[in-house]
Amino acid sequence: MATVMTANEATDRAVQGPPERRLTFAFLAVGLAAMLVGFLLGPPQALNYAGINIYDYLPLASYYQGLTLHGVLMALVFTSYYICGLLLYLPARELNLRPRMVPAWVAFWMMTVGTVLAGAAMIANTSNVLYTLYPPMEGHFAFYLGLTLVVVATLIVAALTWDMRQTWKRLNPGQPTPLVTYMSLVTWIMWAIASLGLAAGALFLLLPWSLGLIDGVDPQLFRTLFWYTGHPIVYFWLLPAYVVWYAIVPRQAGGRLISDSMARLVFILFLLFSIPTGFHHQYADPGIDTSWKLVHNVMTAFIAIPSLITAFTIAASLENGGRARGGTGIMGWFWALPWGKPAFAASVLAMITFIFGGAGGMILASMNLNLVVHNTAFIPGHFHVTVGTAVTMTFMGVAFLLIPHLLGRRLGSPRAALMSAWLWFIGMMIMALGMHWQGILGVPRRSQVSDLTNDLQGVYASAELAGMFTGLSAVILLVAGIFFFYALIATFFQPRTSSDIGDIEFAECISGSHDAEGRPRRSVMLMERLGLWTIVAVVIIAIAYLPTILEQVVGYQAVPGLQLW
Ligand code: HAS
Ligand code: CU1
Repeated sequence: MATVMTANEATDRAVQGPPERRLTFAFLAVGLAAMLVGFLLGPPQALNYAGINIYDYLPLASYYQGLTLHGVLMALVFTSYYICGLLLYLPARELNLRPRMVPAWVAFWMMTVGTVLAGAAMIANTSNVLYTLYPPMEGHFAFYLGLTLVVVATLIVAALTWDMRQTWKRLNPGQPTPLVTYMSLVTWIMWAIASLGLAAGALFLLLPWSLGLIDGVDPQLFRTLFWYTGHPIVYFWLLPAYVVWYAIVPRQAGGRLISDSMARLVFILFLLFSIPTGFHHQYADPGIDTSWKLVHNVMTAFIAIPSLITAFTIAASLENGGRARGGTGIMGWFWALPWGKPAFAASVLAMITFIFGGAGGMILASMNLNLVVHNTAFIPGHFHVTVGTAVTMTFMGVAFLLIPHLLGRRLGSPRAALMSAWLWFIGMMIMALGMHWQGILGVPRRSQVSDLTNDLQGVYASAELAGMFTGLSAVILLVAGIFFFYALIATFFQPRTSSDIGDIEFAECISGSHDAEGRPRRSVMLMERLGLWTIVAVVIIAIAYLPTILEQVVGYQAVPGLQLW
């Protein structure tokens, strides 16, 4: 479609205006609505870890129904809507192009139909299979179909971002893709390859199984396909936050990004190494050869490198901003940063939490250490400081910036917004302390306290102090969320302003994509060859995955479904 478009037609699309703003607003708003519901279901989970069961007072059939709703709405629905909004709109602003609106709205409605289907199935108590979907627990067809539609919708948005970039390339021959679009596109390519595992699992196993066309599925094969997608999905969540950290936060800090090509390198490394690491979720699974688990262990160590590069380049860019604002000495620059701006504070607090999230991830990646804490509270402890804070709080910061910008109104209550960021940060740090600690003491994840055996009650009791931290975090986070949604909802009651509120401005680079003579750098042009890098990624993935998947397909063993609720 895009290839036959002339430059003139492309120029016609170079208009910024309401249509894509409405679309972006729709994606963000529905994502935030899903987050609101998911968020309200969080505190009961954390209280459960403190031994306090409030499920008897909630309109829920069980802890497991609440946990499935919480996990699916937060991790799968909120993130998908938000990322589609963000990674289409930011490139559109950077390229000054409009995405194709018809397919973009098709994607939005497909995602919404999917969310309604999956949501209805969960509310009807038919699909308490948790967000990992593990067979032989069997959910309703509508649940699996709904989630499949959500994933397909994200891929349409991926294609639309690609299409905008191709249009820009025709208008600017020989030039490298501008940085924000480049980072967004590489994220989309990584996700397109990553989603194939879940797509295969849904198409060949879950959907026909839940329709009664096949009698059972092989849990081991499904788990392998699931984690093929399930590990890289965490980078599908993280990389949009990185786009914000690279492209927006240094600007908010009053500084410049250190290096354009370093940012591109980071994203290429994520394309190469995000996927062939999924076995680090399956170290305890039978049916996968230990040597392949070791390969994935080593690959997981590789995938920390782009995050470590990010830590240093973003810290340096922040220092650049802090010094430009008059900060001196070793840490003076840090205090000089614009801490009063809610969007900025939310992102930087998110980064600080990710230092702990990343460290926990490195511990989990080690096969020996993993076995000590696998399936314990350590795991939700880890993911609440990664996706629950590093990503979510960056997205909260984005909301403080984008919602006013899209509505043309001032942020409702900047003070409430700032409070929400600090409280979310404090609440999640306390939760992380409690849950990591509980995990080390052997408290299992995913256990309803009112149902515990005597042995497990003993484990909970021995971790009582740690559990109290987890319980305390529930209260702090509830307050944080109330401030957050208050600040956003109050925005609707602000008067409209004609000026472009909180316009999106991207950071400049100290070392940009072009040299002093205005020629694109060779490193940048090398990384521009996205087809080549995609092929390299596919080869690495094939080596890491094909032997195990083939073995599991050959030894396929169907197991009938179970409904444990
Ligand atoms: Fe993870 C399990 C390993 C990152 C999410 N992870 C999970 C699960 C989720 C999740 C949801 O190897 C649970 C799945 C389930 O339900 O079973 N994870 C890692 C590793 C990383 C990692 C090695 N995880 C993430 C991210 C997530 C996420 C990101 C969501 C967004 N994870 C694991 C493993 C398991 C696992 C095992 C399986 C556990 C089991 O047994 O089940 C790495 O990507 C981490 C690298 C990160 C760093 C940190 C860099 C720091 C930065 C901040 C810089 C700060 C600045 C501020 C600039 C090395 C970038 C400056 C300020 C100043 C103070 C100066
Ligand atoms: Cu992972």
